[in-house]
Amino acid sequence: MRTVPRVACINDLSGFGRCSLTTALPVLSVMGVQACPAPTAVLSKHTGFPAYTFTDLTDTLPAYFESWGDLDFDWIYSGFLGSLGQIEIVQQFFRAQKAKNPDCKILLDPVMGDDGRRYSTYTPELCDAMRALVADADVITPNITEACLLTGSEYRGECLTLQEAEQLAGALLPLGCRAVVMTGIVQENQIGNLTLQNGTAAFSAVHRTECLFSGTGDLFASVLCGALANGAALAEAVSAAGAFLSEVTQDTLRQNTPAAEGVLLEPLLYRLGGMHFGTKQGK
Ligand code: PXL
Repeated sequence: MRTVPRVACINDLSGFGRCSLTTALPVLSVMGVQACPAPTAVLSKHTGFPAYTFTDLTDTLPAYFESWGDLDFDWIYSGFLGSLGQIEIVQQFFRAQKAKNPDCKILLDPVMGDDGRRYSTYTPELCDAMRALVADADVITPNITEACLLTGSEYRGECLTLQEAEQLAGALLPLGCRAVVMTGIVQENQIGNLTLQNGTAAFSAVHRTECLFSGTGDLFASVLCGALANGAALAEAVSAAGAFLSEVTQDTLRQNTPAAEGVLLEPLLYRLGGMHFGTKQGK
C-alpha cells in the first residue's frame, strides 16, 4: 500500500447542498487519503433544490481519463453519473485501471434516488446502464430505493425486516458485484446497514434521527471509502461510517437547518482524522 492511498473520485461538483465531491474531498483528505476528483457535472446546487444550473461534463471525460492513463489508483470511488455516455466512459476507465493494476478496487455508489423516488435527472435508460456498471464493482452502496431500482423490485418503504433486507440485497449479487452494503434500513428508532460479502450477511445499526437530510448517502460512502482505502475490513468500515453518520445527523438536527442543505459535517470532520483502521498503526 502507498503511504498515502490514492483514490479517483468520479462524482459531480454541486456548489451548494453538501453532497458528492464537496463531501468526498474533505472526508478523504482528513482521513489521510489522496482524493483525485473527476467531475462528471457541475451544478450550482444539487437537484433537490427547486432551481439549479446543470453543466454536463460527459464530453470532457474521455480526454480527462486518458491523461490519467499513466496513473494508477488504489480505489476508484464513483458516485453521481449524469448521462448514458458517461456511464460507458466510466466503465472503460474502471476496466483500464483494473487491467493496469488488478489490486485496484472499485466502490460504486449507484446514486439514483431516495425515499422511493428516482432523482429527476435519472431516466430508466440510466438505471439500465447503472445496472450494467454494478458488474465491475467490488463494493456497492445502494439505499433501499436504489436497490429496488437496480433489481426491479417493488419499493415498500424503508422499514424492512432483516429477512426482507437480506432478500433485496441478495438480489443485487447476481448483477456481478463482489459485496453489497445496503444502507438506510429502518427498524423502530434504529437505522442500519446490511453487508453481504462472501456468502455472509451482517447488520449494523445506529440511532436514527427523524429528519431525512440530503447527501447522507454520499457522506456514508465517502467515510466507507476512506476507511477501506486505509486498509479497513468491510465490516469495520461499515460500522465506522454508520457511527459517524449517526453523530453528524444528530448534531445537525439540533441546529435545525434546512434538510436540503445537507448534514453539518464541518464541525465534526476532524474526528475522522483520528480513526485508525486494520493493521495500519497511527498516521
Ligand atoms: O446526494 C446525492 C446527489 C448527488 N449529486 C447530485 C444530487 C444528489 C441528490 O439529490 O442532486 C447532483
